[in-house]
Amino acid sequence: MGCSCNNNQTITINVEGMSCNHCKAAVENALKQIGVNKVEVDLAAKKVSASYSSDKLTLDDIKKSIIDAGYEVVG
Ligand SMILES: [Cu+2]
Repeated sequence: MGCSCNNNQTITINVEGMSCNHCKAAVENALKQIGVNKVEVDLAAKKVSASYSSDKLTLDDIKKSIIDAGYEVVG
């Protein structure tokens, strides 16, 4: 295993369908559940920033988690 700090990545995804703080919390919780280190949701900008270890997760994992939570990934 070892430390995964060195493989940390931060990505920003455009997400449609988040309209209130409930949506914000739903996306945050979904991403934390799959092991994302840090999530930031900007409702006004419709953007989700996530920091994760590329040893554990891929960008597709992140996107799938957001889609599974009921939102639309647009880029
Ligand atoms: Cu909402």
